Amino acid sequence: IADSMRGRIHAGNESIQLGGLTGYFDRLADASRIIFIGCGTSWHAGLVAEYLFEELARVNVEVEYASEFRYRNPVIHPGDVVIAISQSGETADTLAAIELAKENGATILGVCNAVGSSIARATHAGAYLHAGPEIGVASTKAFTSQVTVLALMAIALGRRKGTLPDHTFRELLNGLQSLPGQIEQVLRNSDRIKEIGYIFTYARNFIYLGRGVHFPVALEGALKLKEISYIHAEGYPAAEMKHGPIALIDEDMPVIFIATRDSSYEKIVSNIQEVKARKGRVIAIVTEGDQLIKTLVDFTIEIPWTHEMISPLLSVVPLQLLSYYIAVMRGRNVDQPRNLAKSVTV
Ligand code: F1P
Repeated sequence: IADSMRGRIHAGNESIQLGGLTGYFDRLADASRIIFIGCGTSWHAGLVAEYLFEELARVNVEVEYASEFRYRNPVIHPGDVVIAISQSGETADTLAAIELAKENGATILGVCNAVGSSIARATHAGAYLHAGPEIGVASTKAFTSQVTVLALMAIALGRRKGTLPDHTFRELLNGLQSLPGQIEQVLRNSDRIKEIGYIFTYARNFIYLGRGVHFPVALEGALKLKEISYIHAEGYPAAEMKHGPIALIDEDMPVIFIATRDSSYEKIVSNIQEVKARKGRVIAIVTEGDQLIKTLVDFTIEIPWTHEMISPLLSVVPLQLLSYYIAVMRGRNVDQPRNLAKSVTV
């Protein structure tokens, strides 16, 4: 990814490789509000970005489904910067939302995979992912690439605004550099994920729970399962569980927690206890070496530790793999799921 973004933008004393934004970075830094728009997985990447931009750059953020935004009468100001996220670059809802925001004077930036795509052409500037086309319909590597680029943008913006301290900045950059090796490590653990997938192949429903930056990961895990194995799955913020979804929990309900060692660890542990008290079967994505959660749940999948703000890049991978194995075991065509199109152009 870094290789594909030629040119650098200046953020504080450093420069970051995000060449596509040259000339527009000041506009982003001065934005009164940043609105992320996208559909499906790309919307989930926007939700992760909300946590990143708020935390690292202390900026006012909204995240909108393009498919709703385009039909509303949203209040858009010329000081707004709209960041459109799309793998295919051809999603009709996202294109229509861009046009609406443009008519109202907003600046439009794109985070797109497809070079020269309709969405890329409709934006004022942006960063290409160059992740290569998704072989299947479901977006996987596009999601991790989108989140990587959005993390770099948030980091650059945080440095420019002076809201991102030196030590966090270094930790995040080192974290990003270690990620390829760490993802390899998660992939080497595929057999464990496959075994768990085998046990739950015929489950009829799943709940995915996460807190903070892992809430969008829970949504994305549930979406991947729905898309390729046609199993009903719901993603929720774990703190919302007591406001309704807890009624669904019994011994037939597998619950997947993203429960890595970060700022919400203690709270997520207590959510796990609440589910176990109601006999839910729990699979937890945990940080390697975690001993406590192992004693509470049915299955754990370990991932390496990384900085919380970029941890979705690791925690989503076992969820993608779990969906993949369950779908294959159910005999689904994972590359061409029924009813889904690679780019939704109508
Ligand atoms: C958005 C999206 C994908 C999903 C499927 C349908 O596409 O919802 O996330 O996996 O392919 O379209 P895009 O705008 O990111 O190309």
